[in-house]
Amino acid sequence: MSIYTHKFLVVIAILTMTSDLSIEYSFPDGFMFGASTAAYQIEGAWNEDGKGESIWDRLVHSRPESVADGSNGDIACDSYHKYKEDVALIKGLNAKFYRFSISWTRIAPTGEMHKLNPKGIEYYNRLINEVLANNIEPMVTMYHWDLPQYLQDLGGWTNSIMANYFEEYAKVLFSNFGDRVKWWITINEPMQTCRGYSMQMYAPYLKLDKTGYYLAGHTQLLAHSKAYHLYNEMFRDKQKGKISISINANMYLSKNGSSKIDQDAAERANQFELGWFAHPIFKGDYPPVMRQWVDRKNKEIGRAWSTLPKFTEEEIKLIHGSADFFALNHYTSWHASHGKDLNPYCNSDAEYIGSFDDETWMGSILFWLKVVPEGLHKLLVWIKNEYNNPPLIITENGFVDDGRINDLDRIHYIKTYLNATLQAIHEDKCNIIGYIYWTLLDNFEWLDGYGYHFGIVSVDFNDSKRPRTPKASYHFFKSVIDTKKLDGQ
Ligand code: GBE
Repeated sequence: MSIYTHKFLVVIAILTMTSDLSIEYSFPDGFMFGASTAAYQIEGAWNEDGKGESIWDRLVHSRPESVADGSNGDIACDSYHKYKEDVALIKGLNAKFYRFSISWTRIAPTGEMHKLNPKGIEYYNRLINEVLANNIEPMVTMYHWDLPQYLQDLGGWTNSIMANYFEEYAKVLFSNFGDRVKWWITINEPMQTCRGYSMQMYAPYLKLDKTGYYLAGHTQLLAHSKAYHLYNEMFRDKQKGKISISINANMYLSKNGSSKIDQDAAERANQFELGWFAHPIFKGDYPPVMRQWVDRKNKEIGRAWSTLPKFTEEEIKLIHGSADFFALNHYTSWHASHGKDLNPYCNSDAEYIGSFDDETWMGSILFWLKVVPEGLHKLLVWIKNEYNNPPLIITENGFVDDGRINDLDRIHYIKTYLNATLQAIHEDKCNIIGYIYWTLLDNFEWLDGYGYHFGIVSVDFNDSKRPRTPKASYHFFKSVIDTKKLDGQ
C-alpha cells in the first residue's frame, strides 16, 4: 500500500470516528485490547512437519461441496510460515494481546499425548517467543474446533472419554508453554462444536440432532473443568495464569417488549445459549429452565431418558467456579417471541421464534449478523446481574463484509459496539476488562469459505505470498487503542 493510500485511509477513519457519536467516556487504564485468530482458519501447512489430520482436514478433503466455494484451509493465510508478519500487525496496532489457537494435531498427530510431534511444539514456541519479544501478551485458545480425526473416530465429543484426552492435551500445553502464556481459553464456543454433531454446521458434519448436541456440550464442560483443576493442582502456583472458556451468545430481546410470554421466551433463549455453558460454571449445573424444558420435551415424545445428560453432584462441584474470568464471544442480537420455530438455528426445545425483523438494525452480507450495539449493552448488564459481575473479556466481536479496504461499515460496527461496552462500564459498572476483535486477518470462514471477510487486515488469497494489507478499520482500531477514546482525541 502506498503512503498516500495509507494517509487517505487514516483521514477517512478519523472523519468517520467523529461523525455519528460524541462520546465522552474513556477506556480504563490497563484495558486489554487485542485481536484474535484461530489455527485452522489461518495457518495452512495442514500436513507439514508431522501435523496429523483434524476433523476439518477430513471434512474439506472428503466433502469439498460442503464449503460454499469448495475451498479449504490447506494454505489459508499461510500463517504457519508468515506468523512474524501477523505478530508485526498486532504490534503495529499497539495492541497488548494476541489471541490465537493451537492446533491439537500439530502437537500430537492423533491427539494422544504419548506420541508428541516435536516440530509442532517448536512452532508454537517460536510464535509465543515472537509475540513476547514484541511486548505483546499471548492469549491461547487450546481448542478452536480442529479435533484430531483419530479422536473423532472414537466418537469425538459425544464420547465422555474425550474429557480425559483433553486434560492430557492441556497438561502438555501448560508444561510446554505455561511459563510464558498467562491467559488460557480452554475451548472456543462449545455451542458451535455441538452444532457440528447435530446439524452439519461444522466438522465432523454429523446429524445427531439433540442427542449429539447436548452430549457434545456435556463432555466439553467436563473437559474444561478437568483442564482448570489440573492447572490449579499442578501449575497455578508457579505459572500464575488465568483460565476461562469462550462462550458465544447472541442477545435475545423480547419481540413485543412488554409481552410477558415474549420476555420469558427471550429469557429462555438466553438461558439455552449463554446459560447452557455459563450457568454450570458461574452458578452450578445447567439452568433450571433448560433442565425442566428438555426433560419435559423428551417425556412428551416418549423417550426413556432426557437428551440433556445429568452431572453427578461431584461433577457439578468440579465445574462450578472453573473460570477465572468470563470470556464472551458476541456478534449480534435476535428478537424472540413465544412459539414453535422450524428455523434450525433456534433450539426447538426452548420454544421461541427467532427473528431479525427490525428495520433499525443495519445488516451485513451474512443473514445472521445485524448491527445491534444496544444488544451487547443489554447482554453485558444481563451477565453482570446473572453471574454477580465477574471480570469479563470480550474475546470475540466482529463484522463481516466483502473484503473492501475502505471498510467504513466495519468501523461503524466497532465504534458502536465499543461505545456499548463503554456505556456498560461507566453507566452500569460492569466489570469489563478487555476487548479482542475478531479477527486480525481475513481468513477461511469455515463452511462459508473465503467470500466473507471479518479481518481488519486484508489478505490476497490469489497471490501465493499471501500479502497482507491493513484496512481503514485497522487504523481506526489503532487510534482507539492509542487514545483510549472513540472520538479520536
Ligand atoms: C465465531 O463464531 C467463530 O469463533 C470464528 O471462528 C468465526 O470465524 C466467527 O465467528 C465468524 O463467523 O443461529 O446465528 O448461529 C449461524 C461466532 C451462524 C458464532 C453465526 C455461527 C455466529 C456461529 C446462524 N452462526 N457464529 S446463528
